[in-house]
Amino acid sequence: MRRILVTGGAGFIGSNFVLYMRKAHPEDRLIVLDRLTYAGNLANLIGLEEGPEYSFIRGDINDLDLVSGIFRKEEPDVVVNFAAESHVDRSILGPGEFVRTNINGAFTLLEAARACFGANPAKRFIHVSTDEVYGSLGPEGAFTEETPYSPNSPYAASKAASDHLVRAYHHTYGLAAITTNCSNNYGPFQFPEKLIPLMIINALKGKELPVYGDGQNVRDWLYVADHCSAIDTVIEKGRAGETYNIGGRSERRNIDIVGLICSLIDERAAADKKLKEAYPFEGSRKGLIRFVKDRPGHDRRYAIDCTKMEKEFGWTQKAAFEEWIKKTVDWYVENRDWWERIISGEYMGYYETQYGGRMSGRAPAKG
Ligand code: NAD
Ligand code: TDX
Repeated sequence: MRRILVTGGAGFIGSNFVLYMRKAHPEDRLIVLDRLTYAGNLANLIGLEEGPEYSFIRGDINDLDLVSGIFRKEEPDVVVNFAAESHVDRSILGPGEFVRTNINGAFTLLEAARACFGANPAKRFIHVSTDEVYGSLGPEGAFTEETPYSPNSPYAASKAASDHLVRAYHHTYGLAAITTNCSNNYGPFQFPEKLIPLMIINALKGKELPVYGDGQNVRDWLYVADHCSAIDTVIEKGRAGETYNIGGRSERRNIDIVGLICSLIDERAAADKKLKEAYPFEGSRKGLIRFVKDRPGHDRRYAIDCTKMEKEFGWTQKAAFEEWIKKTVDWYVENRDWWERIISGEYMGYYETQYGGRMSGRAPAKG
C-alpha cells in the first residue's frame, strides 16, 4: 500500500486523478489537500468516503505548519502537486494569487518534502506543470523536454518558476522530484471558465460564444483520463530529476473546436425533446460565435512532442479527440446540476469582468 498526497485534488485534473487512482490502485491511501478556492469543488469527489483509503484535508499549500504536519502524520510515499491557480485570463486580471500559490505554495511543499523525504529515492515528488512554460510555437514543430523556457503570461511565468524550484531541489538536495509538462486537458469536472466547458454551457443556453482574436490559435488537446494514466506511469516508472512532456497529439484550432461543439449540441437537442424544451433554440448555434478582443499576449500555438513518454514507458493516449469531445459534451449535458450550481455563484462576477466589455465582437462570415 502506498500513501499518496494529492494537492489540488478537488480541482479538475486533481479530482479526475483521485477517481482514476481509486479504481486503478484501490489499495493505495489517497490524502487530498485542497484549499477549495473558487476552482475546488467537493462535488467532484462525491462517493469517496473518509477512511483508511481516503482522507480530505481543507488547507493551503502555503501553510508550512499544516503541510509539515501532514507529512509527519501521513508519511506519504508520493506527493502529486496539482494545486495551482490555473486560468490564464485570471492571471492577466490579477497575477498576485498566481505568484502566491504557484510559486510560494510550491516552495512550501518542497520545503516540507525536503525535511521529510530528504534524498530518499523511494519518496517521490511529482510536480504537475504545463506546456505554456515553453512559450508559443510557429506553424511547425512541437515542444520537447529540451525546449528552452519562454513563458508569456503571468500564469505561465509562475508555473515556470515552480518548475525551476523543483529542478533545483533535486539537484541541490537530492529530492526525488519529477516535473510533467502537459498540454490542454478536457473532460468532466472542468471549471466553466475554460474554453471547452464555457462553449458547451453557453451554446446550450443560447448565449454568445466569445472566440478570442481570429480563432486560429491552436492547442493540443489531451483527454483528462489519458493525463491521469500518464501521471500514474510517471509515479511508477519515471526517473528522478527528469521532466516528461505529456500531450494529446490532437492539435485543433479554437474556431474548429467551437464549431464542433455547436454541431454536437444542435444534434443532441434535435434528438432529445426534453433538452430542446429546456434550452429552446432555433437554427444553428454556430450563429452565436463572436470574434472578440484578443487575450493580451495570447500564445498562438502549443504542441507537445511526447516521444519520451512513448519510447521510455510505452505510454500512449487512448482517447480519440472527436469521440471524447462528444462524450465530454454529453457529460455536461447530463450533469447540469454540477455546473448550474457553479455558474449561479461567484463565477458570474468573473464572467462580467472578463466578457462584459468584449461582446460587441463580429460574427464569422457565412459559409
Ligand atoms: P483547477 O483550477 O481546476 O484546480 C486547482 C485546484 O487547486 C483547486 O481545487 C483549488 O482549490 C486548488 N488550490 C488552489 N490554490 C490552492 C492552495 N493555495 N492550496 C491548496 N489548494 C489550492 O486546475 P486544473 O485545471 O485541475 O490544473 C491542475 C494542475 O495542472 C495545475 O497545476 C495546472 O497548472 C496544471 N495544468 C492544467 C492544464 C489544464 O488544461 N487544465 C494543463 C496543463 C497543466
Ligand atoms: O472565452 C474564451 N475564448 C477563447 O477564444 C476562452 C476562455 C478561451 N479562448 C481561447 C484561448 C486559448 O487559445 O481558447 C484557448 C484555450 O483557452 P483556455 O481554456 O483558457 O486554456 P489555455 O489558455 O490554453 O490554458 C490551458 O492549458 C494549459 C489551461 O487553462 C492551463 O491551466 C494549462 O496550463
